[in-house]
Amino acid sequence: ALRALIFDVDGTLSETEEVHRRAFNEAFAAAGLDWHWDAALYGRLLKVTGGKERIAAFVRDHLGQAPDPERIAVLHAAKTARYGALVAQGGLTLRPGIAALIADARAAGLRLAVATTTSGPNVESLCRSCFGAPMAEVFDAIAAGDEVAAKKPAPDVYRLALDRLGLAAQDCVALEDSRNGLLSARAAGLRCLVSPSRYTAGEDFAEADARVDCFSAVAGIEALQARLGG
Ligand code: XBP
Ligand code: MG
Repeated sequence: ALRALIFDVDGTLSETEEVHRRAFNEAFAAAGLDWHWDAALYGRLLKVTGGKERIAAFVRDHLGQAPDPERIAVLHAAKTARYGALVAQGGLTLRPGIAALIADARAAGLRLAVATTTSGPNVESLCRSCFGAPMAEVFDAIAAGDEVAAKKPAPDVYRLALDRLGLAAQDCVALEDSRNGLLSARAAGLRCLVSPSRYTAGEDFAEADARVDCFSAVAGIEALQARLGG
């Protein structure tokens, strides 16, 4: 049976990565650093999930320096504050089909959760801006990257979402936009519907149970189950 939908956030609920990229760049500038991540570089850096991990990879691989975790934590806190302020300005919208899927799931008595690499405060900012409601009113369970030992593609964050829902993997489906997210969901034993986003369009989604260009191609929960093969 299908009893819950578990949503990824960045790239799935909304095309947030350009706002993340801007927040990183503004945090770098505010710290007096001459680092700038253009879209092409950011596309490569996105293979590393998690903002702190992404900064560390950049320092190591692009600057050839040893990353300083304390300095990165301070920079990343400034990035999160900047991201929250930018999201609160409005401008971001839900991806097409997401609002309808959530409404259909609620009408069918399904529960809703989030499994994301980003942090709780960023999920809260996005929910207030895009749903006009706190995340706890939109979702029954939230599992965030800063709560688990290993970020996607590790299964930890999906396992945490399942724990908080009190459901088995076979009764849930994950909705994702990236290969790292797909691998995380599959490693937790979940079926996964993928709809690629701007930065993930060229990725390999061979392990997906179903793939759509746009979530609005899935018209209702029965259609979702049909796509997943029952
Ligand atoms: C999203 C990410 C995140 C954001 C930045 O991955 O990788 O790192 O880019 O978030 P997913 P933080 O959609 O698979 O969850 O800076 O808050 O880590
Ligand atoms: Mg994503």
